[in-house]
Amino acid sequence: MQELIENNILQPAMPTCWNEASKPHKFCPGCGHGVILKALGEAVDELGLRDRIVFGCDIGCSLLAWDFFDFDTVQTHHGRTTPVITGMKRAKPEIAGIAYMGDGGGYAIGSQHLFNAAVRNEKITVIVCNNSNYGMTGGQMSPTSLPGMKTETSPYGRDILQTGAPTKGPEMVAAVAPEGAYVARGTVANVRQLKGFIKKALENQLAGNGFSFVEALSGCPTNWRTNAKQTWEFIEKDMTQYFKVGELRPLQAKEG
Ligand SMILES: Cc1ncc(C[n+]2csc(CCOP(=O)(O)OP(=O)(O)O)c2C)c(N)n1
Ligand code: SF4
Repeated sequence: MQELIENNILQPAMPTCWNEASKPHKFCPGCGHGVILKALGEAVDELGLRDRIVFGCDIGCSLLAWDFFDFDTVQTHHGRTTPVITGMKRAKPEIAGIAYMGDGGGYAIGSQHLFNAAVRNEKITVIVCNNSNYGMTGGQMSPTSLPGMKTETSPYGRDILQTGAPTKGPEMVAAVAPEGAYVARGTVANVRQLKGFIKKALENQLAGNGFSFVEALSGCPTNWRTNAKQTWEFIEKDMTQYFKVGELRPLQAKEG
């Protein structure tokens, strides 16, 4: 990627698979969705996959990515992006299918699809943006809201005796996915590492090895009501304490 200088300001170049006409993008300032989609765009560019991608975005703030990329995109019903991309991949095995959603789409309304796709070892890549709340609908408690976290629907803090503990998506996927699956958790606080995880997830899918899953810890400053410093602190200190970053099911070395 080349960097440009415009008006004496260094401008990092956009991934070539981004749709320039839709920029500036529609996410709130400081939102992590744009960072995750930058890591995804760079991964697609580096792997030369642009013409093979079918990208599905969920209901939730991920739907704001419906025109984000210059590749085939489908916007699905809430929680249904995983089965839509599964169907496309089964019909056209040569594509690289990516299902992109929030933690509500992945771990609440779409959880049965996610975990059953993992059990079946579907050859698709699922990326979940974990921002600890339902962003699009105004900041309600989600499966990944932290213990004690104040949200619109847990104004006194999440009580895990009432609601259960926060969902650990990658740990759950890793527990049920057969051999060949790739599972990792990255964070928008380490974009290079996140891009590496996404690249491996795409490579694993294209090698036909199995289900490929990446969760990305992300920020929602609008609903968290945080400034830039507080947003990063919440991701780096609070979220990573509960949600451990790293590879849970690494790429398996090829035999022979
Ligand atoms: C079947 C259905 N149920 C509920 C909704 C309302 N709804 C829209 S987005 C959303 C939650 C989005 O949160 P998340 O999936 O975590 O994504 P985020 O917006 O945080 O990125 C909900 C509950 C809906 N659109 N459709
Ligand atoms: S509401 Fe939150 S998740 Fe949605 S675009 Fe704004 S900052 Fe991002």
